[in-house]
This record gives sequence, structure tokens and C-alpha cells, in this order.
Amino acid sequence: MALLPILEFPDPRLRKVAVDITEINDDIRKLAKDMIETMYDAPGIGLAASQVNVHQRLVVIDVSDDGDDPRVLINPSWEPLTDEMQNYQEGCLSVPEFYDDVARYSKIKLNALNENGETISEEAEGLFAVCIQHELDHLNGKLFVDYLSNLKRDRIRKKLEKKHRDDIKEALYTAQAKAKMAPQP
Ligand code: QAP
Ligand code: CO
Repeated sequence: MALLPILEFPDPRLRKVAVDITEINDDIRKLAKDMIETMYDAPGIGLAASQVNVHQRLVVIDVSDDGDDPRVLINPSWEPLTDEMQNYQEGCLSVPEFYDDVARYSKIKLNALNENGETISEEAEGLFAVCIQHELDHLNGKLFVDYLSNLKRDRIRKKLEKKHRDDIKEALYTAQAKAKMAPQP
């Protein structure tokens, strides 16, 4: 069991295109397990491997009310089953504390493999459909902020860049305070 660090926008590694998984082995199952744990800890309803700096086509999703139905999707793909769109206020663990409306297809067909290599082929609607489209975007280096205006995206980028600078300053300050407290040789 391990919590994985999550990359945050505008980290350029979030822009990498993930590659297909060729063999579903114990390493992949361990990654899926750690990603599910990381998602629940956040807490979140979806996490793509790209967000934990693993550029392979794997996502985990749990949109159940009780958060007890984690789904592992390997080499997933989707296609729209309608041209109807639904607006949903999205967030992202890689864009902490920012939320905005994005239009997504309201009904889609999902194809994927699960962690046992079994074929998943099902229709999805509502929040599950939104989440699949959001997470699969990550595997292609795309983020929900890309659907917003340049002005909104820039504002989010600047605020997160400042937060990252402040986080580094805070960590340095703490490390120095610790070093001062350590007994002198
Ligand atoms: C993607 O997002 C999603 O900003 C999953 O401070 C979101 O789990 C798909 C989270 C909405 C469909 C609809 C975000 C947690 C979690 C934050 C998430 C935060 C803490 C986001
Ligand atoms: Co996301």
C-alpha cells in the first residue's frame, strides 16, 4: 500500500501521451491498487496514471455513492452514443481547488480491459460518462482547464504557480528549522 505523489498543473509531464499496456502483470495490478488508495485518500472519484507520472494507459474510477466500487480501466477507449452534451462542474486532483463547467457527451460506449485482462464493454451515462471522458483526456495529455477560456486557464496557472513557489519556501523553512534544532556535532 502506498500513496503516490500527484503532478499538478502546469507541470509539463501532464502533457505526455501515455502508451498502451502490453502485459497486465503484478506491477500493473500494484500500480492500480496504489492509484485507488491515492484516489480515496484525496478524496477523488477518478485518477489517471499520467497524474502520478506513469505514462501508461490506465485509469481508476469510483463514482459510487459509498466509494466502495473501484473500477480499473486498462487501454480504455470510448465513442459517443449521442450528440447530446451535458455540462458538469469538473475538478481535478492535478488542478487542486479549481472547478468549472465542461460540456461532455451525455452517453458513451466504453471499451477497456480490467486488472484481470477481461474485456469491459458497456454504455455509460451521467457522472460515470463524464469521469471516463475526463480521465481518458489525461492519457492524451489533455486537462479540463484546456476547455476553459485562455483567460480563466491563465488565471488558474498563475495561482497554482504561486502556490508551488510558496510550498517550496515552506519546505525550505521547515528543513532549516529542523537543522537548527539538531544537536551540534
Ligand atoms: C475527475 O476529479 C472528475 O480540487 C475526478 O482540492 C471531476 O476526483 C470527473 C479533487 C468531476 C467528473 C466530475 C479536486 C479533490 C478531486 C480538488 C476528482 C481538490 C480535492 C477531483
Ligand atoms: Co483530472
